[in-house]
Amino acid sequence: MTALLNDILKYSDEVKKALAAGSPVVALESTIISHGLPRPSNLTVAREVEAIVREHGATPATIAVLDGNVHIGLSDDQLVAIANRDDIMKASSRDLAIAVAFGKSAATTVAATAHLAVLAGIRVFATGGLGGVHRGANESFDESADLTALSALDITVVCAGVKSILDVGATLERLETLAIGVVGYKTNNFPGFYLTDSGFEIEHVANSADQIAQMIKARTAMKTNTSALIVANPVLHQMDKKLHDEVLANGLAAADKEGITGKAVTPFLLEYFHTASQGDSLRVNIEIIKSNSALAADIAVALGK
Ligand code: PSU
Ligand code: MN
Repeated sequence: MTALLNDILKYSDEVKKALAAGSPVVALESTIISHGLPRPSNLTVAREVEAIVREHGATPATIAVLDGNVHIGLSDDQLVAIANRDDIMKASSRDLAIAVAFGKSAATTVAATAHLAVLAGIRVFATGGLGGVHRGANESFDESADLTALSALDITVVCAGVKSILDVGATLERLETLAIGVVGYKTNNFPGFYLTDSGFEIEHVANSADQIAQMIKARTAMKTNTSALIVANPVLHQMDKKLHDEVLANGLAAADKEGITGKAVTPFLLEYFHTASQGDSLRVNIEIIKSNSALAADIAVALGK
C-alpha cells in the first residue's frame, strides 16, 4: 500500500480526459447502488444514471472503493461489482482510510463521495436525498456525517432535499448553522425526498441551471465556498402521501423494535419502504436519482460556459 494520493486515486480514462480538458464532470455516489436500492434495479439504475449525465453533456464519475483503490469513474465491470458483491461496506469519510489501508471495498456515502470528488477536482455532485438529523436525535444523537462533511467542502450537491425518514426541520436548522447554502430548484417548498414538499419553506429559488452556475461563481469570488451548496430538486410524481405516512410510522417502529442503530438505520428504512410500499417508494427513488443527475449535468455544463 502506498500513502500517495496519486497512487490511491484511480481515474477512469473518460474522467481523466474530461478533467484535463476542463469539461463538465458530475460525481455520483455509490451507497445508493449498494445499500439504497434493491437488486437488480440498483445496477440498471446505476447504468441509466450515467447515460443521463452523458446525454446532458457531462461525464459521469461514479465514485467507490474497490479492493483498496479509490475509483473516480467506474468501468461497467466495477459498477457490477458495487451492485452485486456482498462484501461492499458503507463508507463515510471516516471509513475511507481504513478501506484503503486494509484493501477493502466500499460504497461511498454523500459525505465520502463529496470528499473524494473535491480531491479529484469535481465541483458538481448528484445524489438522491441527503442524510440529516434523525427523528429522536435529541436522545440518540443520530445525525448524518453528510452534514458536517458538507460544511467543509466546496461542492454543489443536487438532491431531493433530505429523506422524509428524518427530522426535516432540525436538519434545515443544522444546514443553516453549518453555513451550507440551500436553494430550491423552481420551488420555495423544501422537498422531502419521497414527497414533493416536506412542509418546510426555503428562502431562495433558482429557475435555471445558469442561475445556479452564477451562484457557484459568486460563492467562489466571495469565498463563501468553504461549505457546500445544496440544490433541492423536488420529485415530480411523489409517493401517495397516505401510504408514505403509514409506511414511515411502521418503519420507524420496526427499526426501534429491531434495535437498528448507527449506519444501518438509513438502509433499513429505505429497504422497509421499498418492501412495504410494494415498489412505490422504489419508483420514486429512481425518478429522484435520474432527475437529480440530469440537473447536475446541466449545472456542470453551465459552469463551464
Ligand atoms: N440517497 C438515496 N439513497 C441512499 C442515500 C442517499 O436515494 O441510500 C445514502 C447516501 O449515501 C447518504 C446516506 O449519504 O444514504 C446517509 O446515510 P446516514 O444516514 O447513515 O448518514
Ligand atoms: Mn446515522
